[in-house]
Amino acid sequence: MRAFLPLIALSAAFALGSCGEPAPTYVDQAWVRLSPNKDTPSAGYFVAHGGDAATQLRGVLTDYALKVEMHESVQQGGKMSMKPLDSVDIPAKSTVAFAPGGKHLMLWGVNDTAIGRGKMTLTFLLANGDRLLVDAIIQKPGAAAPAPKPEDHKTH
Ligand SMILES: [Cu+2]
Repeated sequence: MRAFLPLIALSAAFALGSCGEPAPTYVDQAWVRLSPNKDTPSAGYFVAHGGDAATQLRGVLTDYALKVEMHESVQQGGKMSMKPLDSVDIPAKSTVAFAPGGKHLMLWGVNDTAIGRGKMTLTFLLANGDRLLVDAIIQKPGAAAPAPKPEDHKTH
């Protein structure tokens, strides 16, 4: 019987996203722009799509960097600076973008294996207990956001 348990867990996970069930919060369009210098952090961006219920993003983890923080760029007296964010609200049925010039991730020590592969998995921790695993495309220093792929245009 033991061998059947993972299968049951898997079908339960699929059932959560099916029609008629509440739409979950999800994340897509994740990408990382590498820092030109290994000693300074790289930046990460993505779009969070609120589901039927409001939640919060509580943090981002990855096995492919030493440390990840959520930050917000703020203009103070004509100068740009940034402050760390502990959590970010994701209201129901809304879009929250982490984009250049605004909210962003800072990633210290992005792993060479991930860089060679051109992508890294990020785990987004939500206040509702969901953990979202999303592949972020790794872009060279100074590169723009990758062009959205057709599979990025998901709807609920
Ligand atoms: Cu920052």
